[in-house]
Amino acid sequence: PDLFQAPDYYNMDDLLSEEHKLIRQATRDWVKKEVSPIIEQYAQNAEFPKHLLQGLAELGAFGPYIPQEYGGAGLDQISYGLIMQEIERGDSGIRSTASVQSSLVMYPIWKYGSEQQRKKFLPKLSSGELIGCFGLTEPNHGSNPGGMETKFTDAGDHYLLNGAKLWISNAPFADLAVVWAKDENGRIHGLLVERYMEGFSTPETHNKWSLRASATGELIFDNVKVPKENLLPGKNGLGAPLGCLDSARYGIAWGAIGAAMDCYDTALRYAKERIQFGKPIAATQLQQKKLAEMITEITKAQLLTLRLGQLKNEDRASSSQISMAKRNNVQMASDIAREARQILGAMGITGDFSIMRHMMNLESVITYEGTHDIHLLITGADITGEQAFK
Ligand code: TGC
Ligand code: FAD
Repeated sequence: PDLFQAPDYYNMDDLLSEEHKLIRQATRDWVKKEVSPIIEQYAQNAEFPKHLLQGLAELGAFGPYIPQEYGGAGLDQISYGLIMQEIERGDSGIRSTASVQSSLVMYPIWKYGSEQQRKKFLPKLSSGELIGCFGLTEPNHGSNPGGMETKFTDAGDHYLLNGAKLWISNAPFADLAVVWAKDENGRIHGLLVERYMEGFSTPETHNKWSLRASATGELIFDNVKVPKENLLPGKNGLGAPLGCLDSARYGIAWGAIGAAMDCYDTALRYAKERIQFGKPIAATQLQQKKLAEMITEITKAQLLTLRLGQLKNEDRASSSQISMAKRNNVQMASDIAREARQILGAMGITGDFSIMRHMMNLESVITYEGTHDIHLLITGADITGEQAFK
């Protein structure tokens, strides 16, 4: 049986509302029932468990904070965070699907879309009838998306889109892609590209050792005719995609806590049960050091992230504050996964436990949505006023 207990060393639950706790419990129950029992096999097979999409939609994990008038769950930012935390306790790949759908597809349509685009797409994205993806990264432009080469030209009653995106989560099966491309003046805009459009293809990326239960692919645009009404009119420039990333990075900061909790909880239980030299390994100082440092780091991350959630609810969270939490929490989870794996000894390398899968998943999470280095440079620029990227 899955005995998972969420550590709450500083009584953080006192700071949550009853609604927050109910939402967290519902997500946790769903993850225990639907994700944990099957996820290892899907990861081993490098397959995305598509049958989970309906459950994610029913949980409200597609657009938790999108207003109800557009089919979203209308929840606050802390609820969004708690949903991401619980999903990532199961697997970062499933959380990725929820992050992309909510913050990288629904968010730009909600914030930058026309009323007609909102009404047309948001309810169907919320119900899972449509699945989206987000195309920013290109083969030659990852950390520096401002250099993108994908472009569109005005062809009278439509636009003609050309270029390619790489490393796109959900691309192989997405119905809708939010694609960032430059106009004739080099200004970045968001375009809604639909699966049926001629010249649009989405080959899958294989041979990943990380996020194996998530489908990743390319977006290739070969003279794709995009109707003019599919351009997001509300915002352009690099700040438009970066605004979506703020929302997704915030969710990832919470999600990483979920992966860390699962590793810690598994390692703690194992250490109490595993007997070597006539006593539980939990009774040795070395293993206690590992476990004590884990719970300390999880607690610090929880406090950081809950405060960030409060700021976000008040619309006061800065991009740099979000970067700090994303960077700190993903590194924290990654360190915990490595230490936890060692506590399990040889058992830790098997798929009988979730730790090694989390550890490998976190290698993607520490790279996507802004690498660990980039987030440090964002903090550096914020505190010094000096941009060190270029
Ligand atoms: P820079 O000159 O700093 O900024 C350009 C314009 O953007 C504005 N801006 C932001 N606006 C909103 N939110 C933010 N976070 C913003 N950061 C910057 C800025 O004010 C400026 O506006 P304006 O009006 O003056 O033009 O841009 P730069 O070219 O120097 O680059 C900055 C840098 C390196 C921080 C940025 O490009 C960056 O964050 N790079 C990392 C790329 C990245 O995160 N890619 C993620 C792709 S999506 C993904 O990974 C999905 S994973 C799947 C999943 O989520 O599960
Ligand atoms: P690069 O930018 O080439 O960086 C390589 C190394 O150089 C990194 O260590 C980086 O930190 C370092 N570096 C770069 N610039 C600097 C600098 N100025 N100073 C110091 N060091 C620097 N993208 C999307 O658009 N949509 C998606 O859905 C999506 N999903 C993804 C799913 C997975 C599984 C993965 C792995 C990636 C995904 N990405 C997605 C892409 C992701 O956002 C990029 O991988 C990321 O932004 C980094 O770009 P890059 O891989 O090209 O690395």
